[in-house]
Amino acid sequence: MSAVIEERRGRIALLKLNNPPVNGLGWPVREGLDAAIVRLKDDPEVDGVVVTGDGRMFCAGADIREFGTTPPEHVRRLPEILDDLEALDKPVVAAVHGVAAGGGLELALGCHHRVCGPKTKLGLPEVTLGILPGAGGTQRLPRVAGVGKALEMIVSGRLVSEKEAAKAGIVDELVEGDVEAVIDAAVKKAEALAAAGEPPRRSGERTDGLQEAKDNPGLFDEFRKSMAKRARGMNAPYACVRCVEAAATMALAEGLKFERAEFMKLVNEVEAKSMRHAFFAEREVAKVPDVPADTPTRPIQNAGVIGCGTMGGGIAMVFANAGIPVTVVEAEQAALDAGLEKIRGNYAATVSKGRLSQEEMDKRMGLITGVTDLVELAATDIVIEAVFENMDVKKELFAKLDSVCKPGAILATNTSTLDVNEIASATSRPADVIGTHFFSPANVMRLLENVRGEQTSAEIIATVMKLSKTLGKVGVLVGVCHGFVGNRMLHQYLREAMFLIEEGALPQDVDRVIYEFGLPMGPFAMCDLAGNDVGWRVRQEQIKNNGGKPTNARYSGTVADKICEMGRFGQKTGKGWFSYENGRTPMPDPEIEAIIKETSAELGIERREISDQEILERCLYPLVNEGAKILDEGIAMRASDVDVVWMHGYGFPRHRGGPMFWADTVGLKTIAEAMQRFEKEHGPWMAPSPLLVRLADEGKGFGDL
Ligand code: T1G
Repeated sequence: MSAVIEERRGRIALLKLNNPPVNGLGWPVREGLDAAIVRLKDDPEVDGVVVTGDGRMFCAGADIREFGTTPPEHVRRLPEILDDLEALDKPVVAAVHGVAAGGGLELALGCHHRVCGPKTKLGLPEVTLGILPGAGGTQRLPRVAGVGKALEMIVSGRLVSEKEAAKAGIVDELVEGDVEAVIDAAVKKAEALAAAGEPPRRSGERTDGLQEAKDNPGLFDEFRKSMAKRARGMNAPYACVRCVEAAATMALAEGLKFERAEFMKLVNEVEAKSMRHAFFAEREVAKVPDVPADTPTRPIQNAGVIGCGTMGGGIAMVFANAGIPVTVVEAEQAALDAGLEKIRGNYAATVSKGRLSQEEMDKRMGLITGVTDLVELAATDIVIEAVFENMDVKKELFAKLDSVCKPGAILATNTSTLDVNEIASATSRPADVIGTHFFSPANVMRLLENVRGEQTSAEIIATVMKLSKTLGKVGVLVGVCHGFVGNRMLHQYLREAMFLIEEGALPQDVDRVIYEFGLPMGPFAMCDLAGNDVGWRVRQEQIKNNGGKPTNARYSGTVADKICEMGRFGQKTGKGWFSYENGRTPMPDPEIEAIIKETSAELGIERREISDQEILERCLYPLVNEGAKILDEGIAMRASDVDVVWMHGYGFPRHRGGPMFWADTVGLKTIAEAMQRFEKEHGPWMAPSPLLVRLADEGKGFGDL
């Protein structure tokens, strides 16, 4: 079947892109489109053209898998093809449905008129791939929708609804009904335009949208200021602004040339490669090699959450936000009331910021029921416990759930550190037990580490991975080990940050380096946000269980324990590693500096100058090294899964592709040699993972696994 199907509707030619699953504009489609335009240009039997996509959507843009490859010489580039489509003297109407993204929207903008169906998403998300709309989008969208709207859409990469697109003038007509109804409306429009005999309304010739830039030339500098924080460390967003600015100041042909030049500067850069990796990693993560895609799943029509504290309350909101009724259990009525009040407060805050309607809040609160008796969960499809992080408490609870819950119910634990197999052993149905590790705040963080136990069944895994998507989460399947993937790697990163301040750095130095690298904050500000007392309790528990001695040859909690003994738990006490006099901005505190220097002296450590490069390497290389151990042990299935965990759970910058992809850009030889050096200088905990050394010796990367 050809990549572009041509049909006739009377004297209108209907071109259907045919490249499942998303009608990507791969070279066979470009070839087909190009040939059709040449054929139809002077065909006396044809008065007009309608362009649409076969299947579930119009077109998701360029075929991203083709980036970095060379198409056959005779296949022209998309911008040239769209110029020819736009230049046709016959009316060309786009019949848009499902999705028109990237080159897909550029194709629609190359048409003279756009008709759009219901529940459609439209936008130019190229910036999320580290590039920019390279087929005229930066020149035609501002002309059609206005400079301000175009800037906002192109720099955010946001997909808008058909209604928002109609309001912005991006689509001219909204049609209710199915794809056929949209095509019929487009054919009628093409017939009407042909009959009217007026010259085609070419997006590229329109200037109405450019007026606002003429009225306010400072618009682009203002916009650059407004985007500085979220565009930190990236080139593509700034290139997008330069291109829209060119649209406002240059003729179309010149603007298209300028856009092309900017596009070519970006497409093969590390930023673009990293973000392409992130795109496919987020799709690959849902595939579990030993759980076939057609594995039956269990219906999840309701849920139960045990514990209505910070995590339990957040998890209950996640289900309510997805429209799934959820019953929350607390032992005491007072604790339940406090937990439900916290949930209500969270929703009210979102309503007050205008990000949720009162009606929607009431609907979600209506889906949350509070009870104090476990028996209320007897008929529940899935139960997630979020109680105190203690093995005995968890095992006792799971034994009770085993007797209360119906056969077929999924029993899940939100533990972040404990052994899921041991928890499962407290039940008679370990195959129905799984870990579902949410990240705080659970109703905000997109990552969900799903932890498969030795006996967790394929059906449960398939069900929970599917549920992750329903809950708007990125579900990553991991194995059982201490701290699973995310926290296990985090421990390496935090340990070294603590050692660095004993050796000569200060918290603000380490945080600056990590912030400039691209994370939303450094390790010390992150600890202050999460609460230093959380780690303190874990360290005390570990020391107690280790006969009163630290578990590591060199203890990393000396300074942290001191500030906790002083009640410096972080933002929640106004003081932690930093002071927070004015709200949430971390301010260096001389008291902390004094404690740190005093501790170095007590430990007999002579403080020294520590470079930014050493800070970066000491924090990130051990994190990558631990990722390699996790892969070697099979705790994570793919290096790209580890990247997804860190991008969606710990704010690792997407424009670096996640820690494992980033490591490949640094070179595993460099990292392995550094770890060998660190091992000599600091201790055995820095020993490079055998997998890292093997790949480095073979000149390979994690991407080759
Ligand atoms: N190219 C190649 N493969 C693609 C693709 C694309 N553009 N879009 C999706 N896929 C694959 C995806 O990997 C998955 O594969 C399957 O299709 C289903 O996707 C010149 C240069 C359209 C909103 O950034 O945002 O145009 O895992 O699971 O949830 O200016 O896909 O099954 O093997 O995501 O329904 C710009 C990218 C390209 C849009 C549908 N376009 N796609 O979401 O399905 S650059 C984009 C999406 C460009 C021009 C430039 C989403 C979607 P597999 P899915 P979905």
